[in-house]
Amino acid sequence: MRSFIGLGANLGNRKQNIERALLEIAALNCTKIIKVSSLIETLPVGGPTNQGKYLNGVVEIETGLKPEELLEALQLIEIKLKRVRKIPNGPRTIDLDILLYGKKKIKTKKLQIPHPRMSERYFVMKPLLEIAPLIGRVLEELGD
Ligand code: PH2
Ligand code: MG
Ligand code: MG
Repeated sequence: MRSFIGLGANLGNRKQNIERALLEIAALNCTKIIKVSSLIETLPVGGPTNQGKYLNGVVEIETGLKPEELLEALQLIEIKLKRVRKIPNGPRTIDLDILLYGKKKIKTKKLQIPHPRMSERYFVMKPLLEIAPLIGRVLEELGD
């Protein structure tokens, strides 16, 4: 299935963290990278006021993993890259969010796809539209 993953980092060497995450994603079972967006620097939205700016991007993948399997795999990569969950929306070495998974809609305790509020977030939509200019139609269909 075609899926889009949001990439974000605002701690440590942000570019290197994102590059490492991309290598890990490329190494996942039954998964290949189709396209990677440019990385943009953005002001943190929400969370503590003193945190640093983010680097954000989006990667398009083709994967045989199911959404829950993909989520687990991405969380393992976050752990590998030393993400520590302390404060909600707090600073992080890496954040990997499933934005879209085909045209699937999912809402469980663990997972919501399309990612909630993605359409309102510049740091998601700018890189997403760069690599998938027609994605707005899919989001409309999904009612996001
Ligand atoms: N992620 C958040 C909260 N705020 N702000 C920016 N600029 N970029 C992010 O990736 C981001 C955020 C929660 O995951
Ligand atoms: Mg996030
Ligand atoms: Mg996240």
